[in-house]
Amino acid sequence: MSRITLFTDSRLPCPQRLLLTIHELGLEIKHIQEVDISKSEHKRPEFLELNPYGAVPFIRDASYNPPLMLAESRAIARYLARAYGSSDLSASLLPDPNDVVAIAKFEKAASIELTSFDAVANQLELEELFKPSWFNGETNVEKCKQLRTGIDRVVDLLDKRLKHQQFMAGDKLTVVDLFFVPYMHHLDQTVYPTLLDSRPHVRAWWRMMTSRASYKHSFSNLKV
Ligand SMILES: N[C@@H](CCC(=O)N[C@@H](CS)C(=O)NCC(=O)O)C(=O)O
Repeated sequence: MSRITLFTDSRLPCPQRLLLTIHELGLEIKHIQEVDISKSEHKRPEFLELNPYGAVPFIRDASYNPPLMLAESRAIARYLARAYGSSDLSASLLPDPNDVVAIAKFEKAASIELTSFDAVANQLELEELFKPSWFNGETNVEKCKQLRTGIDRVVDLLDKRLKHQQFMAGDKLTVVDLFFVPYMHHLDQTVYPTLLDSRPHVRAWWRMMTSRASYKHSFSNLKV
């Protein structure tokens, strides 16, 4: 069993990115501390002392002295895959460290997820989903029109890519596929349900991702 404490609010996308990774790795985390963002628990002094960024997810790994304190969902996911992942490369969620081409493809896919997909999906979901349901805020309709155009453009490019490969970074599942899942879930379920209608390759990838136990575990009872 690991010596990790996970600070999370399991209803939100960044923590969900990590939950998927933890489930895929089969990693057992006994100490899970829910931090209720809607009650601003992440802004309390005791949490800010651990993570001055005041956001979740966050981990404390007491396997080291001093313990490793780590923020940023994608960095944590990569760390967990490296530190606790399978030594069998096909199941490791990371590219082969000796294969520079596989690493290059992985980094490219990771960059597209963060700078192209997340950049628009995050904003669109904030406007159309989280603002009205969590923050009592008003959706900026004009901004959403532009964000939808942005999503269309990115998902069209992904569709071209996935015509030739099964997963985002090549022919095996990596953490990058998992990074896409939380925002794709909300797009598909509520914000933009027709998004994948005309993108058959992304749709096939999405069917594959949603049939995994990690997805069912992380999203089956989710209410935002
Ligand atoms: N880039 C960070 C973003 C962390 C983040 O913004 N988390 C959100 C939940 S999805 C949060 O804690 N929001 C509370 C706030 O920023 O006040 C990551 O990927 O972990």
